[in-house]
Amino acid sequence: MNSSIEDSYQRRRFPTARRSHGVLHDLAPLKVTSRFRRQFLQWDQSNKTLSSLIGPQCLSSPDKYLIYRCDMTRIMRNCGGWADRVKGMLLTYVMANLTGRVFKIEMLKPPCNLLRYLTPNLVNWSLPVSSHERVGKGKMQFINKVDSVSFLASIHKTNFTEMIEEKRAKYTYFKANLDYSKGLQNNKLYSQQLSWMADLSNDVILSTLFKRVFRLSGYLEQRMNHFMQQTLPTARHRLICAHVRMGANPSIPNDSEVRFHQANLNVVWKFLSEHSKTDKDKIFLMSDSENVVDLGKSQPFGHRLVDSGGTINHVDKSGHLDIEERCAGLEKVIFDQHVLMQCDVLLISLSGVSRMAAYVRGSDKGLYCLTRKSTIVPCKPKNIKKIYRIMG
Ligand SMILES: Nc1nc2c(ncn2[C@@H]2O[C@H](COP(=O)(O)OP(=O)(O)O)[C@@H](O)[C@H]2O)c(=O)[nH]1
Ligand SMILES: [Mg+2]
Repeated sequence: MNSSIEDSYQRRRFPTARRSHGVLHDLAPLKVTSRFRRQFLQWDQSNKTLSSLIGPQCLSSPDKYLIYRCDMTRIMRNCGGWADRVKGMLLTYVMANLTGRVFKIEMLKPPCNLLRYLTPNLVNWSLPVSSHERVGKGKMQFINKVDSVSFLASIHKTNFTEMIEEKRAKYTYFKANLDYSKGLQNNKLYSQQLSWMADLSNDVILSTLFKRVFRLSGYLEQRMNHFMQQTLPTARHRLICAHVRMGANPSIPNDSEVRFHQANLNVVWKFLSEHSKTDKDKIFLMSDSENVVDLGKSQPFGHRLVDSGGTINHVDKSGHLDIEERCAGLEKVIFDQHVLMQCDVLLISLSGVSRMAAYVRGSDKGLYCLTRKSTIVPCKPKNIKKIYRIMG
């Protein structure tokens, strides 16, 4: 076994050092009663039994790499948004485990240091220095499976070693963006290695992998604590949240499609109004549209809205903006997604961003879906994909 991975695994299991700047030690006693907030603060504790079944990574090829990569080059630049990328990264992690390669993540588009926002949890995916400025020929290969329906459909019978070792490259760069849980579960070649996921629904598989691979960086953890203490100063405060993904709108003009029409926002306002009963119920409205947030502020419950600040843009379609703004956009979507994971009531949209938040939040309680027909229905994490009829 690779010693750095083993070290990091051990360190995470006894995380006193890591926590010295984290949530557990440097805060005034937290007045937390919300199970969602408590669960969030115990990031390493939930799904623990499950997570331990995955075990430390065993590297049969410690000098070979499987690297999730997104960069500015023609071949590697189409990666999808933040949620797409996360799904690709989680599959890369599983594939690295199954093929005994070292797992790394290189996110060079937008050119921001991902480690500033997220850090490795039980798996050391950080790659401070890029092995290759460009992915091309030589001792490397790249495999692009973004939006590949045939790849998704063949996961259940894919021999990943054969697929990756075809060119015997030391470095394999990879990207993908869908939810491959079902195919992995059904892959008989790996039934032993993947036995931990055999009886799980896709939401639990993805949230287990997400918590294993990522946690908020010290910087964002501090920001989160501050935000939560300001927002929920007493045990009686609650957080009522909605994600409204509009699709193409003035904040994200080049998004591919309109997903929700402004004329239908009343259904969201009614929902937020009904679920926020007193001024102790704070409302967190996450949207890809600045306009929606402004409209929310002018509603009767507007004074209950809390804002995390920052700037809205699409992480995969913001090349026209300067780097600082693009990185601020990445920070915002990651931060706000982690707020959603802690809401007492959560309304999600047709979006991988809030879908993943609902998975990690991990409860049917207080979860609602804003459907394609602009209605709002109670939903469960395990049914979300069916409700929206999606592959990711
Ligand atoms: N700040 C912010 N950005 C968002 C929001 N919703 C979507 N985005 C942006 O749009 C991208 C969409 O990501 P993607 O993985 O394609 O998810 P989906 O298209 O919503 O299913 C994200 O990476 C963000 O850059 C939002 O509510 N707030
Ligand atoms: Mg998208």
